[in-house]
Amino acid sequence: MVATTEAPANTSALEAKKVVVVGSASSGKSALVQRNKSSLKIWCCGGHERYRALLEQFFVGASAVILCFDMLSTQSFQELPFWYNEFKRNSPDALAIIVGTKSDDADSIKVPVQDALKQAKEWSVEFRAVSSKTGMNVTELFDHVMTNLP
Ligand SMILES: Nc1nc2c(ncn2[C@@H]2O[C@H](COP(=O)(O)OP(=O)(O)O)[C@@H](O)[C@H]2O)c(=O)[nH]1
Ligand SMILES: [Mg+2]
Repeated sequence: MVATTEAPANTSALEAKKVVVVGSASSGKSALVQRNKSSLKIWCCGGHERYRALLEQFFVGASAVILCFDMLSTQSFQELPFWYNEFKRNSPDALAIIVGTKSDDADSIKVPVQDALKQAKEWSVEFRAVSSKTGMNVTELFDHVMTNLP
């Protein structure tokens, strides 16, 4: 019998992948990460929004970048190009996806899905509207990331 130290292939391979979540403050990044039930290791940029000098470190080795904005906040959508540019500058080979959060609060939505789709098309990335409150589309989002990792 041959002893092996290899862990089951799929899970460990995914855990080795770094997925980072970025976006403006209070856009719902932490809530989204808490909803992650996949085997992906997700890094949330926490307070790093305020310490942009640390951002480069944060992106090192990222396989996927989740670009979050708050669908209830026009400002958060306006800040998305900043995060996209950081992704392009630091992790250009990573998978990127735009995620509109808080889609459960339909009456308060300030950023039309159409605008997000237009931006996604311009950047050649996908867009998902999610809710960490209800869980809507969250599993689908992480499945998409897992199956499309470079
Ligand atoms: N309605 C709604 N509120 C959310 C959702 N996700 C986060 N929030 C709220 O948005 C605020 C900021 O969320 P947080 O995850 O801390 O944002 P972060 O600063 O990007 O990590 C909190 O008050 C959350 O309760 C969501 O899916 N729906
Ligand atoms: Mg947070």
